[in-house]
Formats: sequence, structure tokens, C-alpha cells
Amino acid sequence: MEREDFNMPLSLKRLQVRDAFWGDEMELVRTEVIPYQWEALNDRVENAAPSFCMRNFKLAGRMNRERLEKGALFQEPEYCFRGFEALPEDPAHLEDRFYGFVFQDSDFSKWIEAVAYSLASHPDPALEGIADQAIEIVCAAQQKDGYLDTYYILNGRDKTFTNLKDHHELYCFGHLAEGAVAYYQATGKDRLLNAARKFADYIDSYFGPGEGKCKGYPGHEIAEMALVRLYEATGEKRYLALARFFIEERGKQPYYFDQENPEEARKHPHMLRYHYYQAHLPVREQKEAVGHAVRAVYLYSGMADIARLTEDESLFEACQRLWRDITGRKMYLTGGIGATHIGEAFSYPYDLPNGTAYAETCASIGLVFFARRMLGISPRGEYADVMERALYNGILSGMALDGKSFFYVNPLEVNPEACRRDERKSHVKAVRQKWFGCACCPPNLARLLGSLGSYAFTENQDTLFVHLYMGACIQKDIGGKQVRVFLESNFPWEGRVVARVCAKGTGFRLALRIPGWCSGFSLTGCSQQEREVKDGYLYIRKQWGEEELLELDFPMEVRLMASHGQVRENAGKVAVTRGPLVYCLEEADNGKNLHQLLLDAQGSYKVQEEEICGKTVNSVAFPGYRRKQGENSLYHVYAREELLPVSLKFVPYYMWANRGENEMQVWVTVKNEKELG
Ligand code: FUB
Ligand code: ZN
Repeated sequence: MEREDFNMPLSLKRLQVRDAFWGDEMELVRTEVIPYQWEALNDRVENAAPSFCMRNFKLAGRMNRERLEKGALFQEPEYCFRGFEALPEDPAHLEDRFYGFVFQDSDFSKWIEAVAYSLASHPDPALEGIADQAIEIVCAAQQKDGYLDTYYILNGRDKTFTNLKDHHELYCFGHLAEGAVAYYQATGKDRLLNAARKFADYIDSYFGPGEGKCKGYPGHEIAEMALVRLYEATGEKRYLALARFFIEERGKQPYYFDQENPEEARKHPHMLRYHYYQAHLPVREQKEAVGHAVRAVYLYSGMADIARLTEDESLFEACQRLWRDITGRKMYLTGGIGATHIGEAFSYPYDLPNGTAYAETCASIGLVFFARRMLGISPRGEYADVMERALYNGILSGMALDGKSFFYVNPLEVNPEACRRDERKSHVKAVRQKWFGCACCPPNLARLLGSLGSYAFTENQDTLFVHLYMGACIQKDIGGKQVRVFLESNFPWEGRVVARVCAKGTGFRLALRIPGWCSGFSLTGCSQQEREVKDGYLYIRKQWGEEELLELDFPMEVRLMASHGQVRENAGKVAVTRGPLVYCLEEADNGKNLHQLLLDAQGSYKVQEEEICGKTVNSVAFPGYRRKQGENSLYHVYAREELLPVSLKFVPYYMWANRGENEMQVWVTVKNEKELG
């Protein structure tokens, strides 16, 4: 690990994404998703699950005012746990109490973060006005001591920090801090940042290595990376120390969660419980990614942050091991992670079922967080490849093309009837939902898409790294001299990229990722001596003129992908990919019973440009077969199957389920010449 090689995300203020693909998505976030989600947080979307998020903040603010006004006469609420999700008994008559999941506050924090990114690249006084008012509502709920989590404020502070394992206070803090830093960096306004700092200071006074301080750590990780972000924004070293403390304490024996709730520990003595929280072992001893997938990748992201900031080799090695375990044995082709809905968790190596997959949108988002942090320490193409895989596939699939409905779970195979009738698949939806009681994914998507530029481009002193290709205009400062880079690309449809570089006399170096999916590339605009290929990046250093043009081409061939032999569900099956995109079959194009289709792997494919739901996309046509409906009896003696030649049409996976409820399938059986007629 070498500090001078570290690279950090580019400030959104120094880059503008101008891209037909991602630019459109970001514009959708700005114009549709953010306003829609604001309505959802205020329970104003018809026929959608209520959020109660802003309602809880308003109520907590009102209680604060009353406390001030009434003084000693104010009656503090008594803690009452009404379940992980508290719903009104009579939805028509809401009472003055906390509703929703215990972590409902975090939906505001993710939303404000998305707003911040949008404002950073697209100033909008009207939106900023709404955001400022929302911030006032949130800050009004803050307690004198800095505490700010409406679940305990409304239920009673007496049980604050007594259930770290499940009650998400540190998770809500983490999201608040992330949103607050983003808003401050975008607008220069520090109202929310100060609130987050006050909360951080309170947490810091409560937890830590000192005598008498609580030795607990978050049940749902995120505070670790959020504290690092707060530290980087404010320079306050206590925040970094606290993040490190949380990481170092995790998994130590005796288990903190046992001490926190001895009764539960007695009932569930088996240490397996702690795998769910990645608290089964000290982090450096963790070799396998286990438990709740979002928690896991949020933890690993925090570990990578601390490894970078403290140049901790052994922590980085642990991150590398966990990375290899996920991406080598537990990741779907789409970048989805968390194969089982039981505990929203990783299961065992190569267990990647398609139809019951969980692959939560948030988990893939967390994988992108982890990837970028690994890239920051060690710029290797494999990290960016995974980032790209998740973004174009298992993350983007989480949102409808109009930005108004969402998937929480991203399966690779769907039979709508099974989703409706089979309890084992009840977590899988065949159509995107307007909102969720547990709405962690939609605002997470909004904040990620809004800040995409900071994932695509990172920098160190003299180098600009291009990890993801998208049209953009970028500014970089090298020792007071300005470099400008203009990128043009038509990814993910074409592999051609043009970079216009204005870097005369700056010593600038450009690092361009060579995508793992392309077998070769061509480059014009620089000589062999001016380029070097290392770890999946093409480094270009030269005597730049006033303005220079580099042209790259990454051929985008259709590739049929197979799985490791231990991925049982995919034996004998292939998936169609092209460039960064994974493709799928949909009933809308191929009729019902997709499982009866076979692909002729020797046949020649055709890539066709067409319009689907008003979007110009490339579909892929492959020759294939449909099994003829055989005998009607449930079982019968095997006979050579009759196959009808058909053309199979594949569309990008991310856009499935935008044409109504229908079947979908990524992995397709290959016609085996020898066995089938
Ligand atoms: O627990 C908070 C969030 O809700 C998790 O990250 C998601 O998996 C969902 O359970
Ligand atoms: Zn989620």
C-alpha cells in the first residue's frame, strides 16, 4: 500500500456528466426521482406504502418545542417497543407516535444526500428551498445533548443505545452524517452538518476506548464510513478515531451484543447469530463474506477507509480477502449480492439461485462503495469492472425507466405466478413497487446515481483516473495549473471513447481503464513510449500540447458467459452479455414459458438498435429453439424432444419489467447438439 498512489473521488463541482446514458439517468433523478421521493417521505403518494419519515421528524420537533414551553410540566414519553416496524392500528387516525421501521429517519438522510449531489451539478433555488425547509424540520427534532433519532426521541430516551444490535441508531447517524456532509459540500450551508457533528460528538462521548465508555459498535454498519467522511470534511480527528474504534471492537470476545442483551444471548447461545452482523470474529480474522449483505459491504467499505487513512496493511489484506470471496464466489453476473432472502444475506459459496435471489439493490450499491474504496487504495481494473457490472445491471434494474417505481430484490429469473403464489418467492416482485414500508433502496439509488461522477473519476496528485466511461467535462488542478479533459462516449452501446485533453505544461497523467470484458483495444493520439498498461489501466503521460485528442476503441462483442461448475442452477446454461451489459429474455419479446427456450451457441447473433419504452437500446437476437409442448402427463418415458427453431430476443437486464408484468430469464439452456433432436 503506497500513500502517494491513493486516489480520491473527484469533487462533483469540478466535473459535469454530459452523457446520453448516465446523464439521462441523472437528469431523471433530478427531475423525477427527487421530487417523487419527497412526496413519498411525506406520505403523499397515492396507493404507496406510507413512509412516516417526515411525520416522525415533525412530531419530534413539536415535542421539543413543548418541552421548552412546558418545562418541568412536560411529560417525557416512556419507551415502548412496538416491533421493528410500528404501524398505526387505524391508518385513518394516526396518533402522536413513531411509525415506520426503526430506521425510518435514514430515508430523509439519503434523500437530502441525493438533493445535494443534484444541487452540486445543477443549482436549483426551488429545490434548495425545499431542502432547507426539510433540514429545519430535522434539526428541530435534535435533542439538547445532540441526540437525533426520532425512534427513541418519540418512544423515550431512557432506552437510548440499549439495542445497538437491532435498533439502528448508529445507522441513522451514519446516513445523517453522509447527507449532511454532501449538503454542506454542495451548498456551503452547515446547518445540517452542525447537527450531524453534534450528534457525532454525543456518540463520541458515549462510545470509545476510555474508561466508563460503552464498548459497543453498530448492529448495522455505515457509521464507520460516515465518520470517516465527517472526519475528511471537518478535519476532526475524534471522528476518525471513533470509526476505527468501531471497526476494531467488532467481533471481539466477549461479544458486546451478548453483554447488551444477556437474556437473548442465553436464548440464542450459538455464535452463528453474529455472522449476520459480521460480528462473529475480529475483522482481520474474517475470511468469508457472511451475513446480511448490505451490512457486510458497508462494513468492508469502512474497513477500506480506515486501512487507507491509517495505512494498515493487515486491514487492507482482510478487505482483499473479503473482496475475493464476494466477487469470486458469491456475486451474481449482474453484480447482485446476497443470495438468500433469509436474513437478506450471503449464503454459501457458489449458491446463486436465480429465481429466489435476493440481490438487494442496496447491497449492490454497497458493493460499489466497497469497490471505489479498494480502487482508491489500489487502482486495479477488477474493482472498477465490478463497479461497472453492478451499476449497469443489478443497480439500475432497481428503478423503472420513469423513475417512479423500484425493485428492492433483483432476481435473475422471474415467473410472476410464482411470485404471487409461492411463499418461498414472496420477496420477489414481478413489477416494481411505488414505495416500500422499508424503503432503503429507492433513496439509496438516488444518492448513488446523483454522485456517479465521483465513482467514474478519481484523482491523485498528477493523475486523473477514468474508471467508467461516460461523456463528461472534468477539471483538475496540478500545482495551480489547470487541466481540462472532455470525454465523449456512447457507452454502453458502443466502445468508442474520445478524450480531448488540455494539459499543456502540467505533467498530467491520464489513466484509462481497460474494461475486463474487452479482449483488446485500440488507441490513437499517443505513441507506444507515452503509454503503459498496468493492472487493467492504460496510463498515458506525454508532453501535452494545447489540446490533444485521444481515441480509444473497446470492441463490444457479444459474449456468452458460463458459470463456475459449482453454480448448480446454471449448469448447461449461458447468459448473453455485451460490453458492460447483461441481457435477458422477456416474455414480452419471446412469449411465455421462457424455461422452454434453448440457445444455439454456435449460431450467429445480431445486435439491433431499436426503441423500447421510448429508449433507444441495442437488443441481441440469437438463433434458438423452443421445446415443443410434449406429453400431457406429469411424468412419462423420455423421448427425444422436438424443437422448433425460433429467434431469441435479448434485452438489457436493467430495463426488464418496464412493459408490464411478465416472465424474465437471464440464464438460458444451451442446445446440446448431441443430446437433443
Ligand atoms: O436495515 C436497514 C436496511 O433495511 C438494510 O440495509 C436493508 O437490507 C433493509 O433491511
Ligand atoms: Zn435496500
